[in-house]
Amino acid sequence: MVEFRYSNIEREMEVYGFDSYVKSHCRMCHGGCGVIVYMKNGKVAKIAGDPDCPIAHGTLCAKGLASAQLAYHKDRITYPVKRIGPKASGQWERISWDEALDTIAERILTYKERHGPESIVFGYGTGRENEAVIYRIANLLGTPNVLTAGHFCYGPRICTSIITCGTNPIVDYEKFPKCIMMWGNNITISNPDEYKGEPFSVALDHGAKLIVVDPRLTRPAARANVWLRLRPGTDGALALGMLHVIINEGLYDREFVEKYTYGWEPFVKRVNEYPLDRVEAITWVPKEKIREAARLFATTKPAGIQWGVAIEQQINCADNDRLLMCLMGITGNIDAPGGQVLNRPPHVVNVGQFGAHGMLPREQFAKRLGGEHFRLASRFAILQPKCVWDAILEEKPYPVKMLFLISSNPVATRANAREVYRALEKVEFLVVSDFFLTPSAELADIVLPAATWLEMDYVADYWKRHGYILPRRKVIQVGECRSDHEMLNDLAHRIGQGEYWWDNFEQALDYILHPMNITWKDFKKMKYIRGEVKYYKYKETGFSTPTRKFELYSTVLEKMGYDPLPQYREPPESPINTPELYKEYPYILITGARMPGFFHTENRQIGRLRALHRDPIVEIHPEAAAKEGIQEGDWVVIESQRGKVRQRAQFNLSLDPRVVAAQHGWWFPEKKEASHGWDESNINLLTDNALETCDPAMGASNIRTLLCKIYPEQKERKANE
Ligand SMILES: Nc1nc2c(c(=O)[nH]1)N[C@H]1C(S)=C(S)[C@@H](COP(=O)(O)OP(=O)(O)OC[C@H]3O[C@@H](n4cnc5c(=O)[nH]c(N)nc54)[C@H](O)[C@@H]3O)O[C@H]1N2
Ligand SMILES: Nc1nc2c(c(=O)[nH]1)N[C@H]1C(S)=C(S)[C@@H](COP(=O)(O)OP(=O)(O)OC[C@H]3O[C@@H](n4cnc5c(=O)[nH]c(N)nc54)[C@H](O)[C@@H]3O)O[C@H]1N2
Ligand code: SF4
Ligand SMILES: [Mo]
Repeated sequence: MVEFRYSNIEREMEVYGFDSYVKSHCRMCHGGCGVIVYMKNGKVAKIAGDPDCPIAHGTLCAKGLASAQLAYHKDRITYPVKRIGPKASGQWERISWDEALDTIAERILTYKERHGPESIVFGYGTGRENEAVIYRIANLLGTPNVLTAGHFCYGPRICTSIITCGTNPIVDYEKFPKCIMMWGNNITISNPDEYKGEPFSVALDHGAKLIVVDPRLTRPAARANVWLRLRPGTDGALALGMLHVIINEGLYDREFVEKYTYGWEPFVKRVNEYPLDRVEAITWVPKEKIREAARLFATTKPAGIQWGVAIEQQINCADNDRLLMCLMGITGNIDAPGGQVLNRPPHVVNVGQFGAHGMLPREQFAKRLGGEHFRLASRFAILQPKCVWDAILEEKPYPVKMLFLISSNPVATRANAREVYRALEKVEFLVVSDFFLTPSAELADIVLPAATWLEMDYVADYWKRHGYILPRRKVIQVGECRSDHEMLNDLAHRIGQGEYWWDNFEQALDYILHPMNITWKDFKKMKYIRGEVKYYKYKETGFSTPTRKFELYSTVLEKMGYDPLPQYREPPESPINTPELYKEYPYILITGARMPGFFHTENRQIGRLRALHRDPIVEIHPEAAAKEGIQEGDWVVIESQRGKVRQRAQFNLSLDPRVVAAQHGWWFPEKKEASHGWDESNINLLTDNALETCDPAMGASNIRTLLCKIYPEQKERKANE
């Protein structure tokens, strides 16, 4: 959070001569921060934090403050276009919305007829609050194939928490945890999902103890009582080590374990396979520190785990999530005030119901790509992307002919980018909905101009587990841009789904809200709606799992043919697993730590945000740099078995010298050729997506931990001369 200001609205209006203001909720990231949007001459003149917001209390980040620079950007596409030259030729022609939607509808109906609805894949990226409409149109069409980031981001937390304790446990910052364990997360930069950095920082100011598990010394790590600098990708072993201490020193909550958990005995047996000597050897964390952290976490009540995506982008994804839940559970912090709560959402039509999952015919469900491999993911309608690329490139197990990408730039954000690019080049018909002609959009047949959050009415934070919904109010109209919700509502009518959709999207918002007996017009006048707040619900009703218990031993995974107990898997490429490869590629590469100004591949064209991060950066320890002949600021080559890219070296003394950390999401909108330099610094050219390297239950690709070499660019040039 970079800015904090209490807005005295009248004063601002008078001093700056604004004409009016609208209160709304930002969504430059996953969204949630309340904003006051000041208007002058029909345009957004200023955006400020809304102190009344229950989520961020008036704080905003750099991205939120730059929202108008995105909305009014000169390069934005503001009307539909169709490609008139070859793919990536940059030759586009303006078309009308009617022509665009009619063409898309005609293709959908043709492919459905010729190859079955499963040959059409809808896809979105991270949470942009359009998932409900995308699943609805896909399910009603009969395609089980919706491509998301859910295999390696947030989806695993949701799936594993549903099978363990019914819903995703959320840190209860409102009741001030006394101990926070921040694990693979950097909330004060990333403000992810239901969380914002502000309440976390306030909890620390109130004296909460802090444990941070991160290979890098982040700002929170610098404030921590204990910082555990683990070997990347060994989180599962570390969690098992902590559980070992807590169980064997009797620091767990006996009543919770006895009355409310399932599978304690086999679970303890599994944990006992991980004594601290073994865990230290795996994780590189000294055992005294593991013991210290485990004791602090287990004996300071209430406590919560602020978990992040780093633990999910690993081969041990689902079990990492489960192990952290076991830590929350056996210490008695589940659904405790100031601990980790199972919030009740407001009583509205939920995302799953809106998404019409029940309407997908059973025989179509069975055709979900990769469904036989990644059975937990598939149960929750999540796909493994490689299965889609294979279906396009090799037509196995059946051909995918059409991709409709809505808010996603997969050539930069999915593992094995070269393969992703080839799939997007080959697919017969590609539609993209976006703000800009990104490297992925440059391969499309039709690009639709999407509305930003400033240009739409919507129920914000509808999908989150913090228990609130917030009104997002339309402030401006830019060109012919339309929200994804409106365009899909319109398209649905053209492919014969009219009876399940609405004449205009406001009616859909009324539908979402109808269980509360209110309409969008009513909600628009409200600040927010919150679900019922109640702690320790399980004491009355049990947990919403097959055994009604907190499942340390998962009966659901057992039925699916997986190990019911959480385990640790070594990263597919690592000093232990592939020592020969490690000789050739002697650094562990981590990727993707969030940057304050960017959201994945976004915002590189917004001047004030690009000024924060001019060039792609790879962090390296000075000792390692000296060994490789790298000076700070040099352009260097990072290379894995799969490819190489260039980034600039920045020294980071906090890293283990065997670890380097590269940024992700890089492309260069300022480069005018249609490739926009997508393959120069894009770290996903190095990551792997082979199915056997992915998490067996969720299909998470292992993009955080791989082996690489790193050397100065001049060295490469010389070798080529
Ligand atoms: N190596 C590596 N790769 C990673 C990660 C990592 O840590 N390391 N992180 C991964 C994670 S966690 C995720 S979630 C994925 C994210 O992957 P994506 O979601 O595919 O990534 P974005 O770059 O955010 O792509 C979003 C695109 O949608 C557009 N957009 C934004 N909002 C809207 C909207 O409302 N409507 C429409 N139609 N378009 C919109 C933006 O302009 C942008 O081009 O990336 C992953 N990739
Ligand atoms: N500004 C900004 N905000 C964002 C995003 C963005 O792109 N930009 N993306 C959004 C999305 S989709 C997501 S998923 C969230 C993610 O947000 P977070 O969960 O906070 O994730 P990151 O910042 O990517 O990574 C957190 C930390 O994990 C550490 N790490 C790397 N490898 C490992 C490992 O093996 N183990 C452990 N324990 N730690 C490791 C990194 O050093 C980093 O400090 O952020 C969201 N918010
Ligand atoms: S944290 Fe997200 S919602 Fe809040 S101001 Fe930043 S971009 Fe907007
Ligand atoms: Mo994500």
